[in-house]
Amino acid sequence: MILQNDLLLRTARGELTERVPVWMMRQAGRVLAQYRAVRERAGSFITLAKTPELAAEVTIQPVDAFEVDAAIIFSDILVVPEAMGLPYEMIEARGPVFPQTVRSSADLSRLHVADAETDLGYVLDAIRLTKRELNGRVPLIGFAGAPFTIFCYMTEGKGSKTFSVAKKLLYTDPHFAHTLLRQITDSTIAYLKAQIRAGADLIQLFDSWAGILSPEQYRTFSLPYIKQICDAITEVPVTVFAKGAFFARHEIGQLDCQVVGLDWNMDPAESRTLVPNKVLQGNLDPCVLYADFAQIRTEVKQMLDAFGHQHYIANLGHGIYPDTDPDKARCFVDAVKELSAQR
Ligand code: 1CP
Repeated sequence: MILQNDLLLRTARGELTERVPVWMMRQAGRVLAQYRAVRERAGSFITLAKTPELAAEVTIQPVDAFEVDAAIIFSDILVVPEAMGLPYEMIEARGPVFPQTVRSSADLSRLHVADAETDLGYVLDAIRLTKRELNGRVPLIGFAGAPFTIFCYMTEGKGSKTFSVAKKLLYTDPHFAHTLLRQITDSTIAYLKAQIRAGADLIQLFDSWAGILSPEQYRTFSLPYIKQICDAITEVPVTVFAKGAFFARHEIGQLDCQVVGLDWNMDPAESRTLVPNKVLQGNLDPCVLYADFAQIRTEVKQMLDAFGHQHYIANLGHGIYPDTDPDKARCFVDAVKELSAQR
């Protein structure tokens, strides 16, 4: 299948392009009324994610509504722990919860390395169906959580500001931590390779909780596992987004990935110096989308001026917030396209 719009892929591969590609983290779901209607029909997030026809439908909604340069498959990073034997529940207005957790080597006997085709076949079906329905309009991004972020949820059992249960284990039982991280890494590599076989054109790793670690802990408990994944995925470009890990930008830049994602705490010029040979992605504060249309355009212009118009993918610095006005999201996308087009 030939892509009609392969701007994101050309940019990710390091080519010079006619304008800056743009998409938004968490663009599927959340802000669109069309999404909420499908979500209602499904009854629950998990049913929606496990019904390929519905997952494909909501994956494509932001491509229609915002005309972004990529779709990202509708799923969640927590499907990997479930596939390893640790199911999650999605509690309304609270988020994900794991009724059981793993906190010691003895608990590991409940887990297995996920088999992507059998344990995550519904995501692969959703990818195949989405690719068919997209019919080459834009590339499809596959994704997974980085092993440390998945470790956080599997040990803590729910979201947390500090993830102190998860972090405590790094100090009290590093052997257990590394064993679990290895199992997550093996599961994730198999899962991402299956996503690519099913049709994913680019892969993004979300290390959403990178910022809670010290630089040394990050080097010990997160980076080596991300490196294993980057080394294993050779088929398509890989983006590493480590939220809050400003201190690790140089080391992330040394990985065999093509794109480095940045949050809004990370200065564009400083990031270019620290990560000289990669494509950068980011990093508008999602709260900018609460400003008026004129101010959004001004902020986008500043961001484009700071990153430059090449080797750059415009995005938010983290997921779009659920109460964002879709017209403001559209304004962000339009502003990137207009202001970055070569004259
Ligand atoms: O664009 C998209 O929205 C595509 C699908 C997508 C993605 C890429 C979802 C659907 N989740 C994710 C990634 C994800 N999930 C991350 C990494 C990105 C990030 O940092 O935001 C993380 C940390 C999660 C875990 C998760 N799932 C949370 C956060 C919990 C916490 O620690 O506070 C929550 C609230 C969810 C639920 C969820 N995932 C996705 C949706 C649409 C929802 C809402 C559930 C619902 O509709 O009931």
